[in-house]
Amino acid sequence: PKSTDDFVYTAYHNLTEIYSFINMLVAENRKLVSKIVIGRSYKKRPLNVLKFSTGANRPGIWIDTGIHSREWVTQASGTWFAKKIVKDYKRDPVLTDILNNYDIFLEIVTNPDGFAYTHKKNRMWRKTRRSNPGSRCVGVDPNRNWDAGFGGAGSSDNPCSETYRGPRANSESEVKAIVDFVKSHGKLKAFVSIHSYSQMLLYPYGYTHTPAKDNDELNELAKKTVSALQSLYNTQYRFGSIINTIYQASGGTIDWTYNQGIKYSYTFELRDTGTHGFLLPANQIVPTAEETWLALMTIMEHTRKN
Ligand code: ING
Ligand code: ZN
Repeated sequence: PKSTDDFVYTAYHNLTEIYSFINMLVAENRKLVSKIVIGRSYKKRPLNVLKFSTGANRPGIWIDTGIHSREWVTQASGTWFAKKIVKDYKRDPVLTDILNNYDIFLEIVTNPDGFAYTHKKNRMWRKTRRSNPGSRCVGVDPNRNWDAGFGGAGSSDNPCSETYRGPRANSESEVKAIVDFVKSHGKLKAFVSIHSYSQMLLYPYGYTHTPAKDNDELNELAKKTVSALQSLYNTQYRFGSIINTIYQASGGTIDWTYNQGIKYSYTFELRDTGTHGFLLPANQIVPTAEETWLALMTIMEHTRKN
């Protein structure tokens, strides 16, 4: 494609295609969009973040997709969200109001080494591609590597496990780059980390049964958010804390961001509930992205008003 208008949103794309999409989107929308390289992956690929901004010194909203490489509908949806933001700015009054007060940061390919590997060698690869000293098994689970209950139940110390936590918190450069970004930004107000599959909207905690201090508000907003999502195609989501809704998991992204003071920390598990799982047919990409966008707008609008 020569522009993001003829990019095919109804198909899955590889890393090169998504990186070129990012560059095209920036080139086409210089006033609104820029690309920040927050770090490099284990294999030295750039960790690209799109910044949507209409003014200086704004608080921010973070969205990431693809931290688990095989969850292809998430990177595909992230690409669609990016285009949706540039199309709707100055057209949709709610998004325009959000962007007149907040910057939006979007990391579409949060685990580029894993993503490249899902295209070239193993479609079901989840982890990073770090080589683990002393083991033949490769990779760390980037959603068990954060410094929140790190090493606890719901993570593994076995490098061959799909939930291997890594040698220490933030050992993965893909994780550390976000940690550094969050800390240096200092005023992110919402943090949404997008996975698939299961159709769930989750909030902290995953490592402990102790409810988050904002549990009631997070639950109320989750309820409203899944109802907005359902309004489009009647897709039904469950919602609740990670530990009560999916399973115990320690070292997860949003437990760390929540403990950093980012109140609106959520994780989505997008379509479906297991019929296709990670291999969601491409004809479901756009419907999934559309319904999820309604959910993201609900969270962003609430953030804007609070
Ligand atoms: N599920 C998540 C996982 O990493 C999760 C569930 C979400 C755990 C948020 C911890 C925090 O296991 C998938 N599909 O990856
Ligand atoms: Zn995942």
